[in-house]
Amino acid sequence: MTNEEKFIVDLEGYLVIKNVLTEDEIVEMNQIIDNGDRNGPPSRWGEPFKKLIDHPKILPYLIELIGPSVRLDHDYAIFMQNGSSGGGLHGGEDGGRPGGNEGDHWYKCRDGVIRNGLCVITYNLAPAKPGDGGFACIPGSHKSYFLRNLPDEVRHFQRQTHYVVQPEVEVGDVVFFTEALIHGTMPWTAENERRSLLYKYSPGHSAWSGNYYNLNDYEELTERQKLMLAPPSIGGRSSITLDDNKG
Ligand SMILES: O=C(O)CCC(=O)C(=O)O
Repeated sequence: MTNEEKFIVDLEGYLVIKNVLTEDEIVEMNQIIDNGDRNGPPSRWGEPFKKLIDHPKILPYLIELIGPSVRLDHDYAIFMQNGSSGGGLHGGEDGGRPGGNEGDHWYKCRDGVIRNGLCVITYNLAPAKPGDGGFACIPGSHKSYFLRNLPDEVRHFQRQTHYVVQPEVEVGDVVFFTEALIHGTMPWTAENERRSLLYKYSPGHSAWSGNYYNLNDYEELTERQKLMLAPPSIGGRSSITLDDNKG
């Protein structure tokens, strides 16, 4: 992760990482999706999707932004067709709603070390051009005190404002964002289908999802993938490292 990327994450709460997936990876995954049933977590759709659990280009970001105990909390896919309606803006440390309490949504930077609660890595298997819709966010809102001041009509995309953005992505790009950021899904207006795979990570001690991974659902896992799919705990965890042969 470069110093500039760190600056952007701290400033805006999200980051577009260009060209993460190769042409071959994109074609292979799109073919499996074309011929498959698209149900359940994508990490179980076969080898190329399993590799995304600890993709070598993404793992350094996870370790730097969440810490070496990082675990995969849950994963799912979003498919949207022209006219699909999306979902309103949400997120922020309290979910941005009166009475909200999203304990796993947080962002901190202390002495130059960034740490987050639940974070998302979105792999884009289709482009989202300006105005296409899909992922949208309020840059910088991961540090906002006034989350509940967001007007409802902005939350539901009924009024456009300069502070809600829909980041442009090309096929193979990744969007990183912290769930402490206000974000949501704009209605999809492009002719092509939106195809996004969301892999959501938490620090090792915490969980958002109430369902944990069952290692028996996967044919073969590396030692590192087994560690990253482990249920939350503080004790008894090995650190995730970039070394392929270790956890
Ligand atoms: O990618 C998107 O459309 C936003 C997903 C979302 O709202 C979430 O991760 O909570």
